[in-house]
Amino acid sequence: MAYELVCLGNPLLDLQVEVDEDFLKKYELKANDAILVEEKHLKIYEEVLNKPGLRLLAGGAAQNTARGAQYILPENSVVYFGSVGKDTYADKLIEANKQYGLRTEYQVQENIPTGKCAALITGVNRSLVTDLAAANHFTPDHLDKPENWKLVENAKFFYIGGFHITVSPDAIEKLGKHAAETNKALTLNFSAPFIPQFFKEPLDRVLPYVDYVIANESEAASYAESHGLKVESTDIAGIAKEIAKLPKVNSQRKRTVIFTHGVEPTVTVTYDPSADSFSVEEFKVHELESSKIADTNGAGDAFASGFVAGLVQGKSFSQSIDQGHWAAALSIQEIGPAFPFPKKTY
Ligand code: 26A
Repeated sequence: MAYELVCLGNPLLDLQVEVDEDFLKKYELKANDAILVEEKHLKIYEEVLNKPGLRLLAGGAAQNTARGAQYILPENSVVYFGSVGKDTYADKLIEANKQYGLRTEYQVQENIPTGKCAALITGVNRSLVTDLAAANHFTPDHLDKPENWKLVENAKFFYIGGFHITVSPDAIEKLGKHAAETNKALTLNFSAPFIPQFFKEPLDRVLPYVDYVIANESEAASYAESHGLKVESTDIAGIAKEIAKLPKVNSQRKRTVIFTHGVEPTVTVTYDPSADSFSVEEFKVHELESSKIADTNGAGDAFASGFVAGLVQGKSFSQSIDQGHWAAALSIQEIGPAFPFPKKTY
């Protein structure tokens, strides 16, 4: 079966560069964060473009996951939707996706540039500052085009970047409704702490369609705070239980919440409504010697690619999680959100 996995997100070109702490301070940025650009940051791109050692890399969180999943899966397995401009940045994305064999069906904006993300590296931390530009103009009617909707109908799995909640919750809902009606598994990544914090309403609107939630410990804490949960913001199993138990449209699938936690074990919680009970599990990561780590930017996206590829392959849940850990360890040995060629296999 062709194109079993459909992904949706914000296609971005990463402008990745090492900076010092003063640079972060000047722009009031945290060392490890992902935000949308504000007025006070606009000069960053100009500065970064003139820095020695600048790398232009294909980014966009869900696009990274889509490339990674296609890396693992047989040819013609993954298709990715998003919106780009008509420029050299889009050309670079197309070139990278081609190397991985990822099919893209971009909505192209004639007069808006492709989105970019300043990936500001200090040691093992990365601060991501995104100017969505064309990516912000994705509209659900792109999915309605007969040739695109055919791809949606033929797919069996969906992966959506939580970052896209800032762009088109309607597009996510559209895919969510289709997934629920046809009993296909939909995975949503929370992507960044600012999503549960500042996009609480649209996040709550799409969660009923989600079968697998993927997030990390800081996104879990942010969810707990913005939703006033009565659990400690460090109790990630407790937070996962709350999310797993939220209302669900497709009652044929249980919801599973997967919280990664850096080098600590990944915690997963599945809620069974018929028994009103939870199953809680922990999975060890594939820890790497620190000398082998090139860059952790995109580690979470790579984890998601290994996991969703596992679902597509029909692997067990624990094998899919382990393949996620394997993919993350593989990707952090590369610069940027990338995988090694010649290909390695799980
Ligand atoms: C809406 N925002 C802020 C974003 C992003 C984003 N992808 C989509 N939307 N901000 C950062 N990224 C991407 O995250 C990857 C690392 O996980 C970056 O492009 C980077 O490749």
